[in-house]
Amino acid sequence: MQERKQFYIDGQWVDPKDGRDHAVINPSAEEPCATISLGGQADTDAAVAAARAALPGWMATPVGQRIQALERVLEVYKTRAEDLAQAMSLEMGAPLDLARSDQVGAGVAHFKGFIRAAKEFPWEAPLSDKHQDTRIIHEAVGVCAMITPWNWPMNQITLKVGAALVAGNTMVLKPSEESPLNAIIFAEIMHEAGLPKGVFNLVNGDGPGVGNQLSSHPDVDMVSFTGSTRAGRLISIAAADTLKRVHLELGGKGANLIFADADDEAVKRSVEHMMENSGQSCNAPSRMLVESSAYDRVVEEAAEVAKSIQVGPASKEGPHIGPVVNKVQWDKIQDLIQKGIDEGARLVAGGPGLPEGFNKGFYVRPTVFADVTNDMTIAREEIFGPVLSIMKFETEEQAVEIANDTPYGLTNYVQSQDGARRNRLARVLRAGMIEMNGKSRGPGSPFGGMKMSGNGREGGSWGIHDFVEVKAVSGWDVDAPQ
Ligand code: TXE
Repeated sequence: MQERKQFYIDGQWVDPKDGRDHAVINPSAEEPCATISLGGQADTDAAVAAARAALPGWMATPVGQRIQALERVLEVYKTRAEDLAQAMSLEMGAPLDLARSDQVGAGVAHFKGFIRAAKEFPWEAPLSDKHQDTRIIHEAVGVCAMITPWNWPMNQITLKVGAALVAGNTMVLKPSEESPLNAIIFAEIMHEAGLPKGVFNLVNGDGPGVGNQLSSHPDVDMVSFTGSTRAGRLISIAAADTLKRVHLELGGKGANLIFADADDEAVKRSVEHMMENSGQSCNAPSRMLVESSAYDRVVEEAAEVAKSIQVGPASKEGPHIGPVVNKVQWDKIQDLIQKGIDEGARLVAGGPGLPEGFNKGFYVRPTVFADVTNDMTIAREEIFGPVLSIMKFETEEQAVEIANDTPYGLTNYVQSQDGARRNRLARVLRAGMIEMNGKSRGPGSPFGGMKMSGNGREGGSWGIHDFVEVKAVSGWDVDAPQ
């Protein structure tokens, strides 16, 4: 059992001033795997003060040097890849293969994206050729609080830290209390990369404690949050008094429109995407909308694919899915599966209870419901487990209506070989991202949502935009030293 109670503040590891012990539970074994400390106001204040003190120096550091700092972080990050993967696998249940490839890999991709984007970013430029003496300057927002979840922990941390760092901000990270170990390793990486003290700080804590203290803190200029819509709302309320900038990346209920002319891999790809990370992704394609002429065939295939997905402990190598993160999530998912049954959806794969062969661990059976209607609870609430809902549509217009009839707007999907239809749909589906035919977005694409899925965008130059203030200067002397 590891004991990792210290916080990283002002360039050093320090004992909590106001902490209480918290057990981190390994969801594969349902056993404690580490003890951390949840901080309090005095710890939050110390971290914010360190970030505030470091701000003038880091803001004044030329952007080229800030980019070099991120390049050093990336180099050290790569040397700790296996440690990060093992930590995430242990504490949040990502199978090792997924932890190594996608969970850790996301950080490498994001850092490279920010390094590339920062080199091209218009940090300072004239308004236009005609208005050379009006200068647009982008500068740091200031002290940024980052509150992150447990489902793709390193993805979310690196998306925020990379952008904030090159933009000249200083920061306090509060990772999820469910997955603090990878964040502690990340702080070690930041230390080894040799950042000036106070630029990056880490305080562990829970939502009502450190999370709330950072959100309401008068000396924090911005909160960047990824997590539930519930917590996003509380953070916005806590931040309102100080009118700080609030960036929110929240839940989703992605519609996946499958037309009769979809390619042969579309159903398999869609079900596997839904089940990846045990369904714990905000952009999971959780509502499968199927054209009526293909409906029976697609339901049968989706059920077969789900039944073929293996479930196993996170420490095992191979392509299986792991447990969900904790008992609260397991109970929530079980409750929603039961609601699906009670409200009349047709269970075609999986179902309630532990998968066969398990008597502990937070494992969920890959589950598929057919004949779902969009007013059922399983079609409206984010389940955040390996549970797929299949619905039928008759026309393209009806598919759009169902897809958009949700409080969320993060990611929608289209599977069709008709290019004109795909382009048409991309314009009318209300979501921050539309993923068609399984094609991945180009590097540096903006990630984020509309409606109750939040605001702002992360990644590449869009992510940098979220972490800068824009200053319009008139009377700029174009002949003076620049
Ligand atoms: O998230 P929370 P939970 C969704 C998903 C999941 C549900 C609940 O549907 O089933 O949320 O998960 C911090 N002030 N997503 O309860 O509570 C908390 O400490 C400040 C979608 O685990 O949102 C942690 O660091 N901070 C999502 C972070 O918020 C607060 C990822 C996330 O925890 C706070 C995770 C408060 N009042 C869950 N309350 C996505 N968008 O990918 C909590 N926190």
